[in-house]
Amino acid sequence: MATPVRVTITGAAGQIGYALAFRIASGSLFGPDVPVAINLLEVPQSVQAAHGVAMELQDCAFDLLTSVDIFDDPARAFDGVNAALLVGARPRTKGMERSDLLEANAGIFGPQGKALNAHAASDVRVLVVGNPANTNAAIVAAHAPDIPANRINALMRLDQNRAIAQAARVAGVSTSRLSRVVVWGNHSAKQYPDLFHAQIDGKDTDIFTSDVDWLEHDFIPFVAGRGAQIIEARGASSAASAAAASIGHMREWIHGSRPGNWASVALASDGSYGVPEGLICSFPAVSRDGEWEIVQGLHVNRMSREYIDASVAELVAERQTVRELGYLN
Ligand code: NAX
Repeated sequence: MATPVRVTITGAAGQIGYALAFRIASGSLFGPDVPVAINLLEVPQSVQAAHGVAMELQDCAFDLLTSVDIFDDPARAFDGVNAALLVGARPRTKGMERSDLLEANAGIFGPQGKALNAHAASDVRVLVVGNPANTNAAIVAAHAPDIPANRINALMRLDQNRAIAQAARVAGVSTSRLSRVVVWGNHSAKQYPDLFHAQIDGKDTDIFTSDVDWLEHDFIPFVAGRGAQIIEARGASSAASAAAASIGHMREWIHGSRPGNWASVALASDGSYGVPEGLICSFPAVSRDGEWEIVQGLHVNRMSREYIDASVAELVAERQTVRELGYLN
């Protein structure tokens, strides 16, 4: 058997971790011929639950799964990993200010960045899912100077999938016929789902953008508020859809983009579209030869500019808070 790809899932006993592990072990991420070794990282009080996940993984008898190991120490959990899905995070609880949330998560993602820097394989790809995902990814990057900046992403694919699904419903087409639907900015209520470049069957369309009122008062709030709708209905936040989005993101990163289509990827800005350099912001991107490239030269109209600027301003404010707390330079 070929050498297995080693992947670490943090927050492995949580909802998203539980939905992720089985799909990765079955070959959905790396492919049907690639053996996988899975590391599960949890906090000490949830290690026992992670053992339960490992037992179930074993009981699936997945042909591709070569090992499952459980850790409460990031240095050991990230040893030799080729892919890290950073899902475990501190949730916002009652009475917590936004700066408390940023600080609690900086205390998790700083040490994890350090451990990845010291112990991960040289080809590691890091996807931050735990919220606030963009700023957590910035903290990882700041603590992992030896990992190329474009190897540390935050998840925007769930927002993009929500936008695609809603646009497809409205247009009465299958999701497979839609392309170039993107979400810019921060994974937050200030994200900007953009239909100005959307195509149906590979051709430009104005069926969405001819009604700006619908875009502003229906589509954008729907996509940005979808997470809250799920919580209301399920009594718990999105889990399977977040796992599917994480797998979709990683799979496209590794295996390449569908010709003509774009992904929404939060990665370190290179200054494109006026976004300050280094800010982990979502852009339209394509994956070629295993690397993301930001799609260049798109026309950004006045409405899009305003929405992108508002989302970027929120990211800049988060960065400033974390700087003041001493977690970023
Ligand atoms: P759960 O509360 O079900 O699970 C989180 C798990 O992380 C728990 O088992 C906890 O013990 C573990 N954990 C906490 N700190 C840890 C640490 N330092 N090291 C290792 N494990 C740690 O949350 P779940 O529903 O799985 O959501 C996980 C994160 O994803 C949350 O921050 C959530 O807000 C975020 N999401 C991000 C999305 C995105 O699109 N970027 C969408 C879905 C989701 O809301």
